[in-house]
Amino acid sequence: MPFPSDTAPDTEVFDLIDREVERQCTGLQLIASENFTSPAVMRAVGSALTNKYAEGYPGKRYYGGNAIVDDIESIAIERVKALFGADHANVQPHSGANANMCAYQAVLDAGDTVLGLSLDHGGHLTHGSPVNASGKLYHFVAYKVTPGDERVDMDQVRDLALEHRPKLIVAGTTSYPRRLEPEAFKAIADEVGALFMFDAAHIAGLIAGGAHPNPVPYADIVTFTTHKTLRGPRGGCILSTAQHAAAIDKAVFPGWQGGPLEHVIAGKAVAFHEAAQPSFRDYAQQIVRNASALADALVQRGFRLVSGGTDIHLMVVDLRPFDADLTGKEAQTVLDVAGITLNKNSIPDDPRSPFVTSGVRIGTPSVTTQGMKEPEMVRIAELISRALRHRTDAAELAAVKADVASLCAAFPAY
Ligand code: DSN
Repeated sequence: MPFPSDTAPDTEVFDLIDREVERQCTGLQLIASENFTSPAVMRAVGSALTNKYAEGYPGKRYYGGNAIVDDIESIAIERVKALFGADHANVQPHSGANANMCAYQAVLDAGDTVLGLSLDHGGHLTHGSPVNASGKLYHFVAYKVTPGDERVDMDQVRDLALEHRPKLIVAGTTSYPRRLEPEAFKAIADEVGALFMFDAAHIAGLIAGGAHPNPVPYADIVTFTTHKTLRGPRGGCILSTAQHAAAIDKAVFPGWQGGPLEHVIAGKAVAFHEAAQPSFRDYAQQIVRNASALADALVQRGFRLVSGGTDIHLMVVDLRPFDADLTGKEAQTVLDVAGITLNKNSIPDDPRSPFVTSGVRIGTPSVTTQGMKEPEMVRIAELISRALRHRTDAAELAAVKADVASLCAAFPAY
């Protein structure tokens, strides 16, 4: 039987997809949590595996016909265990947020105390924000960056851990530009008898590429997303010690999710294979070098960077020294017009609301995938500063957009 779209093609949706591909390829993609995944990953995600139901795990499913899917999921599991040196892996979480909630469910009871980085200082919604299920189900106590150097102060983490005796300490960030040292968190967790979870959502690709310390040897549980620096399909993953393996698996299914997305799991397997190649190490190191070069070039143009710089793939820019009236919201809108995509971001203790903000977050994973290097980072800083300086001048914004398009044309993503 023919499919309806054989005779009535959905031009409405496919035209929009074409336009989105064009937008991605003609503009600068500087959202720190985004990347260009490979055609191989997209082929897996767009495959007939989307048709298959496979509740359960390889060898233990609730439906028939899963022999091939079992092989695919087993390959994904073995690859990611080898990539990070983990005892156990669950590749089924649909997202990083799900991975975190499943990890909590595996080791916590409702009301248990957990230590996590405050959202407005660079943590994640699932690290105990009161509007998120994590903050409603568990008693999160937030650590923050210090007002002086805007870095996480391990003495403060230790003091809070000694005071509140958490069952779990969570390290991990979404908009904190510095490394969190897994070993230091582990020492505090051991001192207070807490479990230690590292949320590596943003930095999984840096870890895989040797550009960030690996938390796996120190943490009971490591969660991450597969689509950020790791450059795979959109999704999540949980690594754990053997001790927590059964509880993690039970928490993912049947605890938190139903049928796994086996087409996405195949995409994850492909991404883990790609991340194990020597060229991925070069990629990860270049992401960090590019972030550092972009950070320096922005400082030279009058921007202030939260914590003074970056150790990883992202920076948080305080716009106020550049222009006291410029908000993150306006900067995001203006830069969008100029073909530069990034997101507004609160700076620590931001006097403006999270919908307005005084900062923006900038990341280099996508432009590094395109092959850009340090000289292009200087050009990007100049384009950002030019657009923001002339933000009420439509002709100048159009000129910046044309320069952005010509830079991107020299570094095609696909
Ligand atoms: N939305 C992700 C980010 O942009 O960092 C976090 O979930």
